[in-house]
This record gives sequence, structure tokens and C-alpha cells, in this order.
Amino acid sequence: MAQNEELYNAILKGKRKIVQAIAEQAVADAADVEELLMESMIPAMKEIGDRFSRNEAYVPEMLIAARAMQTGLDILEPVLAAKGHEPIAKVAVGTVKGDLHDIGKNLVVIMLKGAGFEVIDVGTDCDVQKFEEAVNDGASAVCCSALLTTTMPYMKEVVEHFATKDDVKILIGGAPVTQAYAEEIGADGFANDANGAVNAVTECLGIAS
Ligand code: B1M
Repeated sequence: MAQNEELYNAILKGKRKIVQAIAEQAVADAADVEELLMESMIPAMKEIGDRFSRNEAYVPEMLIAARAMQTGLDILEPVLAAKGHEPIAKVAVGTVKGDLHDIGKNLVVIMLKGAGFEVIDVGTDCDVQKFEEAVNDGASAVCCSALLTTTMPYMKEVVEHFATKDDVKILIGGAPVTQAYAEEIGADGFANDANGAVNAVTECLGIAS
């Protein structure tokens, strides 16, 4: 059972106004927004995906759920990212070429900002050139996100592109991505979730936590 059933159902059914009201109230009440995110919002996205797999939901339902999720995330972001201090390092985050899923990527961005990193959000459908631009702009780590088994292989191209640059660390993540896959393609790091991404980047860059 979700921690906040109303929020869980509102995301699942794509009810943006309800999500907005609950998220705004949570921020006003100084509630534990990370718990809301982990225990209600992310499980709702998982459920809509499971329904899609069982042919009980279709792309439009996934889309409106995603929009409702993003509405909530936009409201919670300032609180999640509020721990801010002097930027520790610059990190680029993007979803790889061919892939338009951006909610997980956005969460990684928020959590990295919250941990004090300066983040270049490269967006979705990113080819190596886009990541390269971010590196030229000072990013010392690149976090690649992929949600599709068909776009995951593009991460190998990113890793290979930066193979000669020892000072740039490439980390990967996303629902179908595993530690084993990261090792197979020679990525410098892997994380299961957005908090894990912060730890992995911190470790890869040799920053004392
Ligand atoms: Co898509 N979709 N989708 N979709 N979608 C999945 C991924 C899918 C698993 C659904 C399913 O079949 N059950 C399936 C992929 C199957 C596969 O490849 N094996 C799928 C499919 C098939 C598709 C389309 C092909 C459908 C179609 O058109 N027929 C299409 C592809 C479009 C494209 O990208 N080219 C498509 C489209 C869409 C929408 C546009 C409708 C929408 C995306 C909207 C958006 O993102 N703005 C959508 C959605 C919402 C989903 C599901 C339901 C939810 C994804 C999500 O937001 N999860 C998803 C089902 C699922 O994942 N269970 C599904 C919540 C998010 C917080 O989790 O993104 O995993 P996640 O991120 C986590 C971690 O993975 C990690 O941290 C995050 C936070 O903890 N993480 C990283 C992510 N990136 C990281 C990077 C790091 C580290 C950690 O770097 C170091």
C-alpha cells in the first residue's frame, strides 16, 4: 500500500490538479517530501508501467501519469534540492539517443543538485555530441539514463567516445540497466536510483563524502 494513497492514485490516473494540491500542501506543511516521492510517487509510476506490460494501460495513460508525476516533481524540487552549498563539481545528466523518458533523469538531476553538484541537464534523446558539449563546458562526470532495452546499447557508444579521456567519468542507470551491463561496456559507475547516482558520482570523482 502506498504511503499516501490519494497521491498514488492521482499520479496513476494522471490527475495533475490533485497532485499539485497535495504536493503544495506537503511543501507548506514541511512534510517529508522524499518519503512521498519514494513511497507514493515512484510506486505509482511503476504500477502504470506494470499495467502497460499487461495491456491494461496504453501510451496515453502512461503519458498523463508522467505529466502528473512531473507536476509533483516540479513542486517538490526546491525542497529536495535545498541542501545546497558550494558546487562540488559539474555533472552532465541526459537520456541517451532515441529515448524520451525523462522522469528518472530529472530525479537524478534534482538529487545531484541537492547534494551540491552543479548540473548540466542535457535533456533527452542525447547523442554523444550533446554530452561532449557538456564536457567541454566543464562537466567531469556524465550520467546517462536509458529506459528502453533498445536505447541501452547507445550507452556503449558514449563510453567508447570518452574512452581516451581519463578525467571524464561515465556513469549509467535506468530501469533496464544493471551493474553487470555497466561492467560489460566499461562504464565507470552505475546506480539503481537517484540517491545511488549521487553516491556513485561522489565515489567516481574521488570526492570525500
Ligand atoms: Co515508456 N516504456 N515507452 N513511456 N514507460 C517503459 C520504460 C516500459 C518499461 C513500459 C513497459 O513495457 N512496462 C517500456 C520499455 C520496455 C523495454 O524496453 N523493455 C516502455 C515503452 C515500450 C515505451 C514506448 C516504446 C511505447 C510505445 O510508444 N509503444 C515509448 C518509447 C518512446 C521513446 O522513448 N522513444 C514509450 C513512451 C513513454 C511515454 C512518453 C508515454 C512516457 C514517458 C514520459 C516521460 O518520461 N516524460 C512513458 C513512461 C511514463 C513509462 C513508464 C511507465 C514509467 C517510466 C518512469 O518515469 N519511471 C515505464 C515503466 C517502468 O519504468 N516501470 C515505461 C519512474 C522513474 C522515477 O523511474 O526512469 O526508472 P526510472 O528512473 C529511476 C532509476 O531507473 C534511476 O533513478 C531513477 C529514480 O530512482 N535512474 C538512473 C534513471 N536514470 C538514471 C541515470 C543514472 C543513475 C540512475 O546515471 C548514473
